[in-house]
Amino acid sequence: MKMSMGRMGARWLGLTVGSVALAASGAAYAELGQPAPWEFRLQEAASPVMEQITWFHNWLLWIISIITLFVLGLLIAVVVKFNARSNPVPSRTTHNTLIEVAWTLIPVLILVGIAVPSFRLLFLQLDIPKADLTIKATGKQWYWSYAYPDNGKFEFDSLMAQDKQPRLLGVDNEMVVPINKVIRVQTTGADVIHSFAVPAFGIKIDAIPGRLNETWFTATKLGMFYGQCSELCGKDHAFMPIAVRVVNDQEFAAWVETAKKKYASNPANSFASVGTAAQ
Ligand SMILES: [Cu+2]
Repeated sequence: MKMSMGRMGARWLGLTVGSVALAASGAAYAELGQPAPWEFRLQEAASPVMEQITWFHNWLLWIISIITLFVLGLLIAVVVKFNARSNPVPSRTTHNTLIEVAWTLIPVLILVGIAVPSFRLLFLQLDIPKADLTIKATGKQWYWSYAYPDNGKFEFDSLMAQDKQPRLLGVDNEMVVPINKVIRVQTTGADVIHSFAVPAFGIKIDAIPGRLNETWFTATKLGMFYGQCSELCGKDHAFMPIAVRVVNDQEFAAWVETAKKKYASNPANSFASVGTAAQ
């Protein structure tokens, strides 16, 4: 199969432009709160932090695509225009002030254009606003326990439910949060290091024994949101999903009342037991 350089370049260009356009276009294949078949984009955002992460991801994708296409264009120009046959007498030019200033200045400007939103995002993630609700998530081999110290101090275990959908993500007892409230998530590990991650909220934080880490999110959409332990923690690492149900204020208040009764008899339901809970 013979293909001219120009045509091959055009093909690659088409392919790259196509991929970038597809990746940057709307919500193709995205499903709220959980992965979808053939999904290659980030999950649909359901918190301000995740919206910023998605924006930053797309911003970087545009920058890197333009740079790659530009370098590809330069390489093609060199190959086509300056090979020994089409350019038998090479130029002896060694300096060009304009180009030298440009190839120093433009990369600096690109890096500034990356650094500014990058730091803005970092501060948004790490500067935890005043919380409306605190939830403590304890990673255990191999499930999560959620404690609600603000709402009558109850704690319950959340284990993967084999019969629930989506497969490997459904749990028996979901973590429940109210919509549009600042939720502070504190994490710790009872045995080994786990990691609490929910893609749609843009959170991922290690749960380390003997240490209390914290992060935050504000859920801006109602529904179910799934995540997984994201630190290799042993044989059932893949089977300790995180399921968060976002409800409105009234539903949350009602759930708290039921939860207090439902989990009152939970043997693991003692704040002192965190870290020594039975496996
Ligand atoms: Cu784990």
